[in-house]
Amino acid sequence: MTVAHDFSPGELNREATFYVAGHRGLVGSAIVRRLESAGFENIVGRTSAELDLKNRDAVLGFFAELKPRYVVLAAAKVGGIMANSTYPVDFLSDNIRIQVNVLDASRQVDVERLLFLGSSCIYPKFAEQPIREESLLTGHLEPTNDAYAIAKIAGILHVQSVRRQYGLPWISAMPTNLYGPNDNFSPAGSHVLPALIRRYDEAVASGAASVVNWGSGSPRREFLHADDMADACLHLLEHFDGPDQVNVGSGTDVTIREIAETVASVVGYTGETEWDTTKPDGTPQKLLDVSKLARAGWTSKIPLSEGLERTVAWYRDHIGSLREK
Ligand code: GFB
Repeated sequence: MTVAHDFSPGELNREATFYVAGHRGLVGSAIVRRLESAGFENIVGRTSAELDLKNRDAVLGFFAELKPRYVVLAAAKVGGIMANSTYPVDFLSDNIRIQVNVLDASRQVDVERLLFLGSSCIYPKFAEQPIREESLLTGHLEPTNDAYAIAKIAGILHVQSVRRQYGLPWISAMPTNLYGPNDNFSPAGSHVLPALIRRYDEAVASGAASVVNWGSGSPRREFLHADDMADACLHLLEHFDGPDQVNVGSGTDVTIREIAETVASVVGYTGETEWDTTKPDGTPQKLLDVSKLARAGWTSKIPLSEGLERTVAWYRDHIGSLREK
């Protein structure tokens, strides 16, 4: 029988078992770094080879043995605009299965505090900007990522339902477009920032006279460093409670053309940039309203310029050992 837990703001117990699902990914690895620096002593992660989160029996068995007190669900099938629109079945099916398994298993062992992570693409394509949490389910989704968005919306509902039916104080956060170390830099699968870093850096190395980016360059996106995201996650776990998702962003956006120019200048590329308008633009603008997060006591600390410099340095240190998918 599930035992309801009350939430009271304050430090989580540093000795309790803390399971980070997706601990090697962009967000999960940043959360592990943040938890380590905050003094957590029992952080647990499993690679997908060690524990396939799509395998229900394996996940239930793992939780029954580990009995974590805290969980962050940062494991997901993720990708950029092209991967999302090419493999919608994978984005829907894998994510729903991962979420249902981890959330059911967490409930069976009464996880005291759980943070579910989604994405800003859950909001309608033409949501009023900046996008408030209340815009959820008020309009049609962006078709290139509707399958992924529906899976993440199901996760929010799952967390709300557990709160209602079982009284566990679990929460959800929706990050804007994230970037940083351990990202996917593969040209076909990646999000725009890692794609641009790799493309411009390779152009510098090869002496290419021009590069070709996707789309028109006019969409606007907001970028947040994964270390900022991880800091926000711990803050929310310790200080926030409520059924509705919380937006996590930097509060400012730029056009894709502007971010391309910035990346070119950081890596030292001086050639031409062309735009392939046969590739999709996606949502015209995605800027989150972060006032709820600010009221909860957190704002972004890593400026885009600094975060970019750090990410380019990380990328250059890891060429040769990058994920290729
Ligand atoms: O980061 P991105 O793939 O994701 O693309 P979304 C953002 C914008 O960058 C689009 C343009 O307008 C792209 O056309 N872009 C330019 C490029 N060059 C490139 C390139 O080389 N690679 C990529 N990937 N884009 C995703 C969603 O949407 O964002 C997911 O599909 C998720 O569901 C994620 O929500 C955060 O912001 O458009």
